[in-house]
Amino acid sequence: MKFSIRGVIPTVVLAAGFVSALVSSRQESTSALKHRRGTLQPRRTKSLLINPDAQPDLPSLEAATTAASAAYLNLDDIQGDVLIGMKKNKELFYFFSIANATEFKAKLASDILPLITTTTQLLSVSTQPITALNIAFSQSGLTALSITDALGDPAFAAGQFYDLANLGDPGPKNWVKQFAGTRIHGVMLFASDTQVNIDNEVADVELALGDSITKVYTLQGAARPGSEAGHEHFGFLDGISNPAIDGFTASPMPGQAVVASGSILVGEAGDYVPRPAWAKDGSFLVFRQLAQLVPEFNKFLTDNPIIEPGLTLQEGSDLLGARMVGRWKSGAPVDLAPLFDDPVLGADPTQNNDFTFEHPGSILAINQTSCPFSAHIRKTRPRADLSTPEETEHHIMRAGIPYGPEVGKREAAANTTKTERGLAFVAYQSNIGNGFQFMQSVWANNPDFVHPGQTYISGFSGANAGAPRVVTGLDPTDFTKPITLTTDFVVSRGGEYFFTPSLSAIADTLSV
Ligand code: N7H
Repeated sequence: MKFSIRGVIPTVVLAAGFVSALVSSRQESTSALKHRRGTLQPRRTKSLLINPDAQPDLPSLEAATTAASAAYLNLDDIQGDVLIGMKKNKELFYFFSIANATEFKAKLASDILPLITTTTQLLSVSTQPITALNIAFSQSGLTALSITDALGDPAFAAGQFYDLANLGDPGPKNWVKQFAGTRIHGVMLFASDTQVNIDNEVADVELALGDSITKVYTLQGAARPGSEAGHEHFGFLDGISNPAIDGFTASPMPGQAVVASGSILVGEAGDYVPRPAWAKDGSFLVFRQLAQLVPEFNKFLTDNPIIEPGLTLQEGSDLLGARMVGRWKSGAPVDLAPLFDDPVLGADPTQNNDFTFEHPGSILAINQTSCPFSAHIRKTRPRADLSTPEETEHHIMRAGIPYGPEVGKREAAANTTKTERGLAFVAYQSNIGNGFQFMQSVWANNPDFVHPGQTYISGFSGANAGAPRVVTGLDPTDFTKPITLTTDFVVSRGGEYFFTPSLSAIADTLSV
């Protein structure tokens, strides 16, 4: 097996993948953990990631290594979650505040850094750890660590709580109280295939960090069961269209956006913002806890079927849902499959992203026959609507995971959510103002985007500060017909903006 180690702490990184296999006893002392780190541990035989057919495969280690060396990208120095996408099986978000900065820095260097999973490690089952660990810091976290450099991102510097009105949230009333304000200093992301593995790793990390941190809040995510793996709670397959990254994605799929590495990674080609040198190869992580009102959404679809000759009422309801998202539940885009789901198309990554909303003989700026302007995927990636070739400035790497239980029989019967479920939304970018923040406030929430003069706030992920949203274009037989949404089926429970530093930044700057 080829295994290129050009990173900053290669021996530690190699060993880190295997350490968590044996380190499971919660009683073990920190020094015992340190002692075991040098030992070669059994490797995984099964990936910790999921890989639904419809999502593009990750590049092989060999292909990514070749692409990375041509682009001078160091995949050993980039935390593993940034470029991987929505392929986690189980993931715990552990939000913390730093109680004792001096002690935390020492533990970060000695105990946490060796456990942090790199991009290289995640690309091959044989080098994946039992539980992957990544870490990111908020602005208040960097301040707590006495880092005074400005990272060149105003949204990050202010924190997400400050941004809530701009994002369309109806004030902080729905926010998880721990997200309100700036008391969260950082988040650790634990990912594995089993809950036991995650729980063991959390226990080990808590033991190592001791009183240097305080747990503020946790959110447990999990891929949905069985054939729903990769589908979010409304039932739609997710994680199909993430950008191909120059220097990482060896073979972009047809229709996949190709962006410079600097769109996602700070300090790389295409990131023109002045930054401190240590920030290179970090990425801004946007976290949002987005609750989904699934029974209410389903009732809305049942109550408002699109009436078309040849469609049953159920098919009309399915069509409405597909037009709100821009894809069918299988992942097939409505632009290519306008009336009925096409699961074969949906499952084929060489075809399921190969469209632009442009159709010969029709005018792009008025044509909603195949896909409404308000469709979630058109509002968040307008493709040819803006320009041909496609703009490359406003792209994010989505890396979230569903949280919460499946809809229960009583909830379905009552058409009412009783237990919270949703999407632990994670997006990486080199500039929040160009990425998530722009997408949410300038595109999704804006009734004049993408072709001004009609009303089409995104019926799906758009927000109007809690006020009703009037959406047009959903009915293919009458684009002007308004549908008023009085319920937000996606409710923001808040979140925070973080920075995911490179491993060398942790070693040389954040932990000293
Ligand atoms: Fe979306 N969903 O699972 O239903 N999203 N999204 N998203 N989203 C996409 O193409 C979903 C949210 C983007 O390249 C799909 O991978 C849900 C926010 C972008 O064509 C599905 C929530 C933002 C894309 C969903 C949610 C975005 C995208 C189609 C909230 C940014 C790619 C599958 C609970 C502000 C567009 C796919 C492209 C696709 C879902 C939120 C952004 C099914 C449930 C807040 C950029």
